[in-house]
Amino acid sequence: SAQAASKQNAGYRSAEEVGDGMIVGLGTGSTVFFAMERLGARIREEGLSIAGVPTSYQAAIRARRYGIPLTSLDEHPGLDIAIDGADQVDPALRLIKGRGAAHLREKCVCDAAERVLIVVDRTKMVETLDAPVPVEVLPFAVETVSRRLAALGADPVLREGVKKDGPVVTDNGNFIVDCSFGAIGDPDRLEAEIASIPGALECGLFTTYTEKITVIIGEEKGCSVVSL
Ligand code: DER
Repeated sequence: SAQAASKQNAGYRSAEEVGDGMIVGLGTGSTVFFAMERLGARIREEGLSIAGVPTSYQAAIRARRYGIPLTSLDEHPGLDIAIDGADQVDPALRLIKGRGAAHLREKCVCDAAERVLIVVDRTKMVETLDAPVPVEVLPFAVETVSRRLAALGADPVLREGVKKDGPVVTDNGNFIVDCSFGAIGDPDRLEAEIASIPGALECGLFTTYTEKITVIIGEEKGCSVVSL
């Protein structure tokens, strides 16, 4: 499909930014999948020498499949580059992430990276962030956190499993509460307000990394590259 071609173009293009000796944050989701595929090919064909920090079980499993050596944030608290996806990107390069329930580790990796490449197709680019904001919540406090999120204007919904009865449980053992706020007028402020709720462990708003983000927008043929 045209969208699959766009994702592939974005993912492959991002892999070209990775150089020998780099430690690479490996994001989660279907677009980063193509970046990993290309990195695996460069390792085999060019002898590219890198190591990746996976942001989820999915990322670790895929990295192994593509022969990308794995390391950890403990071994490399500073990363050269991270490659990740997003659900929405606004003109200021602020993001909503978390469709894949991996945004807690993704934000830690994004924070540790010098540069962040966000790989998307055109459908992710919006004027105003208005997608539901996923919040990773400590199960112990899910009711109290949900009430605080509702007080911020959200319609909080506990994310239920599809092939699992009961709530989605993240790779960190927590729940996800999806919060629809409608159009978000001040995403920076909202991210900070959610972060101040005890038990709200991390939300999918990424508003503080705009200076180090480069967005690679896959098109059916080629890509557009956007940074501030
Ligand atoms: O869950 C996440 O944060 C993913 O990066 C998601 O936002 C993008 O996934 P996709 O590339 O499959 O659309």
